[in-house]
Amino acid sequence: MIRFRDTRHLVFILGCALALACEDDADDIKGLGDQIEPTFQSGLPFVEPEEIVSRDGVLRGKLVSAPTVLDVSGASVRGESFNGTFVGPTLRLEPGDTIELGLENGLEQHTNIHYHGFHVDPGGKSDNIFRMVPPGEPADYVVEVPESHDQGVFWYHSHAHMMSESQVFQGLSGMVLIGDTRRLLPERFHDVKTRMLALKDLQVKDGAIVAVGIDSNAKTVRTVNALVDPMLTVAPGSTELWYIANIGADIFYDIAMDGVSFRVIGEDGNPQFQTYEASHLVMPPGKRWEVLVTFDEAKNLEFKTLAYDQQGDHYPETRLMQVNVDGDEVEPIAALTDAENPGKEDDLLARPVAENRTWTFSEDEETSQFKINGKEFDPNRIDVSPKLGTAKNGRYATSPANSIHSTSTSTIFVSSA
Ligand SMILES: [Cu+2]
Repeated sequence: MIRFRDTRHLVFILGCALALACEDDADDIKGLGDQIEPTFQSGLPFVEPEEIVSRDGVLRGKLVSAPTVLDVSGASVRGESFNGTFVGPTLRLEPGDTIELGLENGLEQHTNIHYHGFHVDPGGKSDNIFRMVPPGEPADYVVEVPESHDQGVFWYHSHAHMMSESQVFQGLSGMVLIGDTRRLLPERFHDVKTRMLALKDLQVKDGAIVAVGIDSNAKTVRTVNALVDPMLTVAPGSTELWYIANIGADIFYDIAMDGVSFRVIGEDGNPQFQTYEASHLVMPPGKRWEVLVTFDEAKNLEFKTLAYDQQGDHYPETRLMQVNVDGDEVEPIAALTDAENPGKEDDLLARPVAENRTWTFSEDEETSQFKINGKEFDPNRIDVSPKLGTAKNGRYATSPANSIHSTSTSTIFVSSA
């Protein structure tokens, strides 16, 4: 079964209809066909993805989507990539910047780019999930990120309807960092070390990432920045800011670290207006957490995902990364207090409500197809056209009422992109 955290991702489950034709690719792909179980190297040094950084208010760059022989923790695996890597380059920009990104589609399928979580124009050449870039063709993306945009970690991925689960699962996703959450904290945190952690899993069959009929309950290999169980070395006494994103297509994580707590300062690109300590954090696909982590003394820690059951899928406990607290001790800084918060509360209840709506989510147990208000997703049908900036009261319910969410909830939300 396949699960997603929000309605946008329901479209993933409609994917898998098209098989990828990787067999005829470059010569260096040949010979991997016999490689049933690639040998991933554990304990490689932690590295972060390549970056494309904005300059003078513009993030210029190119993403090439193509069938790729990926290097995943020292093993060669066939998949797909943006610019050759299992985790695409991180886009780093500031609120107020414009993204001018060229996409060259080297796949044999349509694809596109979705800027997940951005509050931007959802049409035209911007964050337009309905735009389909044909095989072999270039496309330009122009995304104007408003000055008022929240700072934090986001992600981008293929959102080509009917194919996005397969394309993301094979590699077509990466992280985005807008601004720098340290700036929103008291000055003593302005120079703490930051780490980008992209969580992504893969299932390999015959030397290639499974592209069709993905079973999210099947045995999978978890990676951090495309490394299996890497080794991160941190200084005793230090506090770090970790930007963590689940940029995989299907599975959940429940992250924890040997009794070391996470101070949550941001969630899904929203700076917290009340930070808190968490011993573990659940991460559905698309989830992002920004946390402060303090390493008191020299020791070896395990950053792991705890065992997690998700409606019939069982994800076993797995070590994701070894953390070696070692080297010269640094002067500790005082922990964040409950009164020191990076975000500002926006009381939506104070806004006039333009509409009330009820959304009922359900799944056909036989076909595993998801429905909203009894209807299956259809990219050619527009169900709702909310006005930008208006407040709605949405009531969400599941049918049957057995999801990880409670039976129903009410939410006030404001239309953005
Ligand atoms: Cu998304």
